[in-house]
Amino acid sequence: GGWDYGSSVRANQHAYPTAGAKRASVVHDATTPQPWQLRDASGKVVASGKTQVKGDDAMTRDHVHLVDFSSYRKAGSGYRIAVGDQVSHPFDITAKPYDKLRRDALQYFYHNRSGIPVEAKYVGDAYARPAGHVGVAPNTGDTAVPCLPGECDYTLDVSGGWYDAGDHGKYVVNGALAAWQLMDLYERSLYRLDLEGLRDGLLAIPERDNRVPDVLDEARWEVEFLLKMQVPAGQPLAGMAHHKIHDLAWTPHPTLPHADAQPRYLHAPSTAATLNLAAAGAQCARIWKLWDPAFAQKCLTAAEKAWEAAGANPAKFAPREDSVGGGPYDDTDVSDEFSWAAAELYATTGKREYLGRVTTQLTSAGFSWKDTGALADLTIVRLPHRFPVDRVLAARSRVLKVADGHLRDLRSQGYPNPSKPADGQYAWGSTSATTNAAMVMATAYDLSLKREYSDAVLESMDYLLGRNGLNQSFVSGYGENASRNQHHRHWANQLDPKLPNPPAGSLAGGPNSGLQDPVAQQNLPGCAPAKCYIDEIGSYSTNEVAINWNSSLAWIAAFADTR
Ligand code: 9MR
Repeated sequence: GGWDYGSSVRANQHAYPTAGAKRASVVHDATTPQPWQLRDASGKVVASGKTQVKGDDAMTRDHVHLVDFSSYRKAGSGYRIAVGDQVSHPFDITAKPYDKLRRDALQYFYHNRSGIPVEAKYVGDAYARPAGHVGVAPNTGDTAVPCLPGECDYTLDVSGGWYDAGDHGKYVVNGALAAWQLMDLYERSLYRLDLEGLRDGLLAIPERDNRVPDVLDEARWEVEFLLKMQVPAGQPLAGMAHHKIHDLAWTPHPTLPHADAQPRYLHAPSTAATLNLAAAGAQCARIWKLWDPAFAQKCLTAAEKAWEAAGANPAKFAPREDSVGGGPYDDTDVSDEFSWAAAELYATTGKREYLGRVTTQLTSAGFSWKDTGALADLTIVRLPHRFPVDRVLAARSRVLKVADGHLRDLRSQGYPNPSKPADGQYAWGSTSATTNAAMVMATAYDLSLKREYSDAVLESMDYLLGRNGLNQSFVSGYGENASRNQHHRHWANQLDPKLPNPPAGSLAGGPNSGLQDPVAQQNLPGCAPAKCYIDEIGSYSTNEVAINWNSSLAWIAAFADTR
């Protein structure tokens, strides 16, 4: 104990929508309802009422009350909720609160591109940097990368793609998931006629005037890299995907990508990486048919080759110990990856052989880079015209049922997190469990148009943006007390004042009961699960960023304004 989280009134520190749920949480010992006020920027009371006593919250060990001011609908900025002598951080009320966050969360990917300069004309002087890993000294470059000694005798050009997170590694497993989530966001925009989501010029990227939706341009930057990670024909394990490419040893903080002098290696192919390439490749083939048929064909060929290679090598697992200079992304159960890849391949090709291999279902456990089985159901309901109707109906009812569970979990807690871990522990990257659960509820909304699901997505946003046990917005640039020191080798202002803080729209991994880094261990002993977080650059286990977390944030930010 002994931590000070500021005001006991916890609101979304960014903004609430004029139409939709507007709620706040309050830490208060009282067992009876307390008076609350909504004050405008001048301090005038514009609405008032009594709190609802929610009671003890297990994940934070706070005693919590709720404030509901949903019926107040006047747009403005500088609003605050007051209870007794405690006042929340200020917030806006506006028609489309997440318009800018959608763009910022997607712009994150350009910032983290490898193999291309990040230019001031797109991101401003503070964030501009030279291209990383293009073979300009001291880089060895990613254009002719060898395997770890003894693993193979070829080199591959694996330039491009996105850096995973705060490190300079590039990993196929979570890279494919992040690319999938951006491509799925595109397909949602397409089928729901969300024109903003289809816009060329949505982002500040070099491809902004090429008549292709920018979200697809950004996804393609990663898909091209994934394709390069495939073992070439004629080699042993042809068609498999190398698990990852990264530095021999961890570089110090800060190190900008172009200044990384470490030798880089391809790590052995894995079945999981191969199947994730198959999944994202099949999705790419379907999507680019409209925009670039030659690229679509390239994706399809790679995806089908990957599927075959994984079938012939069904148990090549990346070792957990391979965690020096890069993350392990280890996984020894790939039945879920087989199923997800099969769903994507069936959706794109209609070949019966794939349908029989779709064996997984969405459950309350959700999905992550390690557990991709649930994504099969999301693909089925995204593309109902491509699957047998019985499959569609079954997937649909699972989405609604699992979303109902998330809704119950959100409502049962003092703070609106739709992800309530069964083991009572918050995991590494817990904010992405929140965003991924929100994505399931958003999908339930798309299937049913029931307001309770979209309201729950908005409340999940509240949780991420400050309505939590820490009074902390986990998204940089959004909220008076927002994370600003996420673990990153370039956005390292905390270590070097000449370097920038993370750009707006970067999602911190968030509370993690595991405390797997020294900074967390030193500062957070005895923390309640939902409070095991510290906004320090050294706390990589609670405060890193990652592509597969920001992809999920971008997805729900886009949803939140296009309900
Ligand atoms: O997101 C990953 C999390 O699920 C794992 O528990 C953790 C430890 O293996 O690794 C996380 O991914 C990190 C990767 O290993 C290295 N680059 C940064 C990633 C985000 O922290």
